[in-house]
Amino acid sequence: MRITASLLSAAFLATLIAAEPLRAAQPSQVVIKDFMFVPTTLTVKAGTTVTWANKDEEPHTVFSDSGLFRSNAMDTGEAFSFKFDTPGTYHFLCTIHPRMVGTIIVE
Ligand SMILES: [Cu+2]
Repeated sequence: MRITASLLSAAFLATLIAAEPLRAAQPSQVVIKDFMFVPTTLTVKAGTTVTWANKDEEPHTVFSDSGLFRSNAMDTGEAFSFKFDTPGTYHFLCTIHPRMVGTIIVE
């Protein structure tokens, strides 16, 4: 009886773990503040839409160095989104302040 209960718990846990990728596919956000992308490196699952939100007092852009995505200049409170369908490592920068760099890792 106790063994059966343990097996049921294990099955229940496996179901919870299997549901995890669905939750990870929710949109993820990079905040732009104090001339930085936060987090600097964001890891997401393939299929995730990443949103960059400018919470700074200056305009910023998001520009993929591979040319995959690019935003217009975003003023305070504006945002830009891109959906990452293919696993890989994607570097980006702000073209107005090129020392502002960040990375999206898609698994
Ligand atoms: Cu900038």
